[in-house]
Amino acid sequence: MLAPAPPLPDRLPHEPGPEPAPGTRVRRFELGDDTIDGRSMDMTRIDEVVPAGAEEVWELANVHSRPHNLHVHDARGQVLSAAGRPVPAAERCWKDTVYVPPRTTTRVLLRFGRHPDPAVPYMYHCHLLHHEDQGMMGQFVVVPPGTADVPRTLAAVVSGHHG
Ligand SMILES: [Cu+2]
Repeated sequence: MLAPAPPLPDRLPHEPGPEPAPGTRVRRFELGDDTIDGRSMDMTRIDEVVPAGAEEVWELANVHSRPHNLHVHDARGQVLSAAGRPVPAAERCWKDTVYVPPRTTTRVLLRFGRHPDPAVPYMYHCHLLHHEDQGMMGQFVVVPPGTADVPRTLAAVVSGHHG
């Protein structure tokens, strides 16, 4: 037998949308046909290195006539601007994937996970299945903040990708 539901609170919690702090790192990516920055997925290549717990702005420039929908593992994001128009903080929410219409640029504030693992990469990729199947995907490792000289190639293909 189900108990009666408790009354709803008068106000629901709402975390206002974050603004990028001064000096926040900005990375720009060009989304092409089935490529990111003109490249296809290579499981032996580390494309980006991200400090654990970082907040970064990723600028996603769709330079193609295809729509794309970027998904970044180990991160959640809020869209700061879409097609050149700012999104007010009150209208933002945390997202898993970010839609980037053809020939537009979307800026997203990403908040990454806190646990470093320099050995096993995470992925970022277009979530349109056909595009990701064509290799529209890159890899990044999450490192302890302040880490320098991270190898950009994996000697052997690792078996345990973060999913
Ligand atoms: Cu796509």
